[in-house]
Amino acid sequence: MSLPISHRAALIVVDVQPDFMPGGALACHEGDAIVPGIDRLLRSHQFRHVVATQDWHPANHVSFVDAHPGRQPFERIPLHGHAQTLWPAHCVQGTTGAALHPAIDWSMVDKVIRKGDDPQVDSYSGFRENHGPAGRRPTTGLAEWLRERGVDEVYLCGLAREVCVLWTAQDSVDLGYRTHVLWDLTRPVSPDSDIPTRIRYDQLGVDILDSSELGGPA
Ligand code: VGL
Ligand code: ZN
Repeated sequence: MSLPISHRAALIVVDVQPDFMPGGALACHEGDAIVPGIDRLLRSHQFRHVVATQDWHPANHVSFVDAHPGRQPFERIPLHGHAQTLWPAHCVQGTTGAALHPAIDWSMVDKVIRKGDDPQVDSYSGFRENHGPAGRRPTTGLAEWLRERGVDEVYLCGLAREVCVLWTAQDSVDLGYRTHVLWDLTRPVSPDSDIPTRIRYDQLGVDILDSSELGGPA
């Protein structure tokens, strides 16, 4: 079965960056497996609106385990009243690990959203930062950008399935977009998370499909 893609749909490619690939600073399980499919999807010109997000941290970012002496990578600590996972340092601004993945042709992308540049606040969703000292505010401008273009439907792919893709999906649903996740074009940091992650997407009302179900070029 193939689904026609509406002109009012946007594709959001989340954090496909070398640091999230196997061997990278914060590897996703089989993260490299999604690269050819995303490149093909972009080259197919099936989406009228395409956005990429890029994790983009200063070297002293609060989410980095090195900023918390005595803590272990992947430990969770309270921060600004919420749980914060401590990650190995990753996607440091200007490094090759933070680039948009070099094996993808990004020329189809209309807008790149860089997130996580506030040293004190993490940012998983492409729409807004995590909780900071002043609570949670919309900050990235993505919702406004989509609204100006009449977008009413969002397709997501990229990394990581249970972190930034999931948080972006949650905000997309909250903002009223019909939201889809292209499951085969996502991978998790931790494969153990896949069953609960799938349940979470279901609970949010996110449609889970594979890229093979999308229609070919019109
Ligand atoms: C991500 C953890 C930390 C992601 C980014 O892109 O899913 N995960 N920063
Ligand atoms: Zn990050």
